[in-house]
Amino acid sequence: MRFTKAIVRIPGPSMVDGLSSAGLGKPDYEKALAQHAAYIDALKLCGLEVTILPPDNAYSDSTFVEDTTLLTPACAVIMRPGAPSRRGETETIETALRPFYSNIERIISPGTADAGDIMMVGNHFYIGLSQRTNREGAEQIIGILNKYDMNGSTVTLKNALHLKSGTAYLENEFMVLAGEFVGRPEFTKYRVIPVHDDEIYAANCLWLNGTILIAAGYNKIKKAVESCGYKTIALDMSEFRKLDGGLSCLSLRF
Ligand code: CIR
Repeated sequence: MRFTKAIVRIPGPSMVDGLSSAGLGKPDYEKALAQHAAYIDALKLCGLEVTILPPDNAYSDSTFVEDTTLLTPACAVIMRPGAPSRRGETETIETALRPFYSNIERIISPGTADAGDIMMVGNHFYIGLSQRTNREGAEQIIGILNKYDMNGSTVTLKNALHLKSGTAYLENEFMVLAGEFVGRPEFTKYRVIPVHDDEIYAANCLWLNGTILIAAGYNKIKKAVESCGYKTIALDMSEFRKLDGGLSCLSLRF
């Protein structure tokens, strides 16, 4: 597999009021812009052509574009975000995706789903049942995947915001797991890279054509990933972390 393109959205000043359970205070907007610019540079370094959308200041969380859509090789599935304040984010993303996708599907009410809850492993998709993604949403996603000869299964979350807050698939059967996901029977068949309990935030790392983007400052998991044969790029994520956002959340990759 190879990603050739990505879509990102520059955060607007309203990002400082984004949803948060981190208890780390409000982000610094200027710092977030600089971190976002470094993120775009890293995507480019990994060979991706990046479409950069302008800020959508009406939606404080709209820089976390990953949650709005599931992208598969066969289709795009527009989510119905679980947080009511995020529901309107999908419209402009769908417009941005239209030139790239002829098959665009949609999750409809009463289903809710954030794509941060969806982990792609080849043509199988693990879907977290969370505060944001309900069973109806997950069943709609699985139905759509089946239509295109792909499949999905659900994983019930206990505390994590999203499935990918604590998991990352690094291809070649390598899977990073943190906290509540370590030891989960769904994932024991993979080559598990466990995350130390004081580095849980860094579980949300990102495979990009063989290089792993990883949050800066989490050296145990960085070394563990490197010992599996990967190059890493460490990125300062401090301002997005304050909004429970990780590396995967900031882009759509396809
Ligand atoms: C939210 O609570 O929706 C945002 N503040 C953070 C979204 C993070 N997205 C992700 O984990 N995929």
